Amino acid sequence: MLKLYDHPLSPYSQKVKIALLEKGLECDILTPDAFGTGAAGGEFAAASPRGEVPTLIHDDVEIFDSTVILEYLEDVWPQPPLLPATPADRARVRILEDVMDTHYEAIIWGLAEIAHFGRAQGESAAAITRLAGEQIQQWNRWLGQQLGDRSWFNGESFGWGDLAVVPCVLNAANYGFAPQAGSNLEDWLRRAEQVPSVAAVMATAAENAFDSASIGLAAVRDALEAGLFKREYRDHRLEWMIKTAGLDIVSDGLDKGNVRFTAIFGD
Ligand SMILES: N[C@@H](CCC(=O)N[C@@H](CS)C(=O)NCC(=O)O)C(=O)O
Repeated sequence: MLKLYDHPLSPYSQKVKIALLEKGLECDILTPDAFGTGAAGGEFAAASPRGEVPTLIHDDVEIFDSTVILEYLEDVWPQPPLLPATPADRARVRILEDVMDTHYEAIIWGLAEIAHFGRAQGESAAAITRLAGEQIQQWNRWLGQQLGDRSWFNGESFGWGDLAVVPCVLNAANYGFAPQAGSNLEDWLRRAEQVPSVAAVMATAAENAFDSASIGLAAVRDALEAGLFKREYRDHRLEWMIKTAGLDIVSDGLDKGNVRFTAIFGD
């Protein structure tokens, strides 16, 4: 049996859920209790020592990290293949995935820290949001160059390269930073969002969007102020916040105890 610990708004989880649908795999999808508080426990915490979604449990196999999960799905259920056929194309889409996971996703996450978690206000929030938008436009130009005249990032058909890119580009568009009108990336996005697996996963995300979620925006901010959320500032996200005029946000979060770093694994 397959079980996925997920959050509908996580681009990493969205990648994995698109892959599960593409492979026609049935999977129980659960959001961990106390997710985002830094205090999640039980089966999820045992399987995911970083306390991160997505985390996959397949019988007695426990896997965290979306890339490792995608590789496991491809190893165990090779049909239909999601990676392209040639080593060169496989390397190309793995680079795309790494860039999306480490550079682009950090920007989406940073926008959520500002827009939903209220980490900055007024002029400071506007400046960080403007910088984020400029960065997204630059990454979108790079993505357009990588796509070139292909129909799909993966090659001739939708696959790993596309499911790695589409969650971040769509999330950025939802923050008002869509691909440039008339660009090859915009054309690709229109095609990609009609792929049934993508449409289904992004519809679930829309149902759970911060502004339509049962917990309202004010409640999210109050919970953050009270230290009930401890948002994970790991690796590329920490770098992004510091280089995008957010050093004060990091130190304020450390003072208030609503920012966390990864614990060392083990008891
Ligand atoms: N490298 C990991 C990153 C996963 C990750 O950062 N997930 C976020 C959600 S988007 C998370 O679970 N954060 C934990 C938290 O905020 O407490 C992957 O590819 O799965």
